Amino acid sequence: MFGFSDETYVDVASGKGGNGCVSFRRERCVPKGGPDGGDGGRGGDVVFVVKDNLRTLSHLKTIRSFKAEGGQNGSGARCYGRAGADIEIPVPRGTVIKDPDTGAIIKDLTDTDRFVFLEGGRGGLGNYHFRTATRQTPRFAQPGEPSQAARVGLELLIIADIGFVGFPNAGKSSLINMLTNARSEVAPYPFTTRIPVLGMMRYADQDIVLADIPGIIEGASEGSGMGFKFLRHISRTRGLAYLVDLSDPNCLDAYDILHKEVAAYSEELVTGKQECIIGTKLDEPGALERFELLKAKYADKTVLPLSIYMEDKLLAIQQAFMAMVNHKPDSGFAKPLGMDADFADEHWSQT
Ligand SMILES: Nc1nc2c(ncn2[C@@H]2O[C@H](COP(=O)(O)OP(=O)(O)OP(=O)(O)O)[C@@H](O)[C@H]2O)c(=O)[nH]1
Ligand SMILES: [Mg+2]
Repeated sequence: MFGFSDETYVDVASGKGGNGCVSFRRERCVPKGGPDGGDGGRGGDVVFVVKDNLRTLSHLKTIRSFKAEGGQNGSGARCYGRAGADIEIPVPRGTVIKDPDTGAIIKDLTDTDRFVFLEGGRGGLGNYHFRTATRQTPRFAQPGEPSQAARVGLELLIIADIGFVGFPNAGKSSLINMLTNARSEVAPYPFTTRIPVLGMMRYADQDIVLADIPGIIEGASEGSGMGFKFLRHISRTRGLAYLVDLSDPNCLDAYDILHKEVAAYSEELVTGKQECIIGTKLDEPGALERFELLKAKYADKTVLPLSIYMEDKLLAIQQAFMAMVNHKPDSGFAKPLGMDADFADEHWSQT
């Protein structure tokens, strides 16, 4: 999508098994020594290995073909053939292996470090194995199993911690530029950002990844605007930050509309995710009043103000992001027994 380098394909082949050997023992003083053909070695596997130092699939755009070594054939004197070496394909964490034709997911490598995709062929048995009392000179052996080849699609879902959701022009790119090393294009017209941009934010010795994505508009789920295919990039984030432009008189409805569009893409994006709402462009006329209304409307949520001209607002936003990322879903919130309710509300919070 839009030339974003997160999808590719590779051609892989496992190693062929080595053939079993037909051989008979021939030694001085041992006439007709019987069959002694050894087994072929097994072929190498095709293995995907997750490397945490990789962030993209670009290294797989130049080398696309990966073939494991074949097993060697067996030989006389019951010698086994050597097994073929496996081929390892390095991929970044979060890569998903797919069927290139149907798009069906074969394996998700998010929680796996190693995945054997194709096993090498087994080596064939040498003729030693086929000797019987009535067939003392088996002149045949088993061939090794053939190699298997396949084309596989690879897709990398960006793994960001916090994703920005907002209408076009809401100020998403401005925020990622202020908080991180990213340089996302900022311009006073909609759809400036056309591909997702990631940035690393450092706060109190912890690095978290923020994702700026293109703006979404009402009806995106039906394909309006740029659609919302790119929402898949934020499907694995810990939390979403909804950016609401306070200079827009209709900004009080923005969160509901965005939330509905995001839910239409995937329920997973709205259930069980941490959320906060950021009112942007606080410096604009009327923005302060709208911010107060927004805060009152979503009293049960974290609602924070922002303006690119007020750097003092950034700290609260950074802290909210850290709280979202460090939130433990199963840690259960229990006030210590006997704590006075008012005291608890004041001093005991979930974060
Ligand atoms: N006055 C004011 N203008 C802002 C503020 N934040 C952003 N802008 C302006 O709003 C416009 C849009 O900002 P962007 O950061 O590009 O918005 P975006 O949400 O990334 O927009 P798209 O990528 O098009 O979806 C730019 O002209 C910014 O200069 C703010 O706090 N105050
Ligand atoms: Mg932008």
